[in-house]
Amino acid sequence: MPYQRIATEEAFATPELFALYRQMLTNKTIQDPGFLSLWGFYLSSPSARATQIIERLQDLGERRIGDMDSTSVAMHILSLTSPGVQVFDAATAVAFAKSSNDQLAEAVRKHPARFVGLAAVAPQNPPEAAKELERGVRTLGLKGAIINSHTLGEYLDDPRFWDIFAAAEALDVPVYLHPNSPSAGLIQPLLQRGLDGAIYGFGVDTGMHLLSIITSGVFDRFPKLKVIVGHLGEALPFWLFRLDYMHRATVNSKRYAVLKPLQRKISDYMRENVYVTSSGMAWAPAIQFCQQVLGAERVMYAMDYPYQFEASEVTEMDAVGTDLDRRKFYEVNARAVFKL
Ligand code: 1DF
Ligand code: MN
Repeated sequence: MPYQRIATEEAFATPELFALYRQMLTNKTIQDPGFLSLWGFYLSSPSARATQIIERLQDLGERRIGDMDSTSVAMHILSLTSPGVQVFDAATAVAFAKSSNDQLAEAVRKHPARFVGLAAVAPQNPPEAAKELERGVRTLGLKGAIINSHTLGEYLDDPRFWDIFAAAEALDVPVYLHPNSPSAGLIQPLLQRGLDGAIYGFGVDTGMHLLSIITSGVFDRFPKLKVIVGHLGEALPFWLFRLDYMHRATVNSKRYAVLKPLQRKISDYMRENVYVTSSGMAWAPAIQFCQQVLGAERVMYAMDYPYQFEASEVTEMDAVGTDLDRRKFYEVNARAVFKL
């Protein structure tokens, strides 16, 4: 093969994370409806989907590497599965982020040719999150941060979280904005219809989150910040024309105090600060559309293992673009963004 496949949104979990999730579900110490829907399912369903995903998530060794080999995936960029530590109280979240990053770094040390890690951080405590990102990168050799969309309903457009962006920009590492179930304020109509999960609700929440990060002026404040978004940008690339038009029209008419003028167009931030990955979207026409509107340097491969572990999808994506586009998509862009 003229390239290696580097898969950029690949999930793992620690046994301690699941133990605490189970305890929270049993003791009913969490009310977040998105968490109850997602982890209530995976941690109690006898279905083959749930049981094999729970097993595979916890393997950072031979089984995972066997699965990678069977689908010709060279490397996993690993991140703690959603919502990670973002449903815990601040102190627990800070401690859990540290211990899961230590475990992740240990797995990377054992398999340096196959695994790369992103640091879990606790947005519940932004200064500690910034410190943990720095420790993750400088001491543990991790290559960026994973943030699973909202933290119990709080979104990163709020400046109280911006210590995290400042740290990522200063360290020159990307923040992967991964989906979470929609927040309590957003979820009800989706949940009632069984559409709150990866089928659509994840994208509604995370696409809105990315858009709000842009409109809040994060990239004017942190012009070198890099944000990676899965699922082909959670649909925002398809919306670019309308987003630019309506943002301009809304700002100019001064309809909302909160919607301020920006230095650049929304589409400019998408092309200059954002990278998208193909997680869950193994569909050549949609991938090529993103390459066309964002640039072939902005689109990277992801499988979303183990949630979407399908050998046939890898072959489908081999149909993407030219040889050069494919090399960028599978390998070159990831090496540049994660500095591999
Ligand atoms: C699912 C999908 C779950 C993705 C995930 O993490 C996840 C799912 C809890 O299918 O329930 O990361 N995904 O990114 O599409
Ligand atoms: Mn995912």
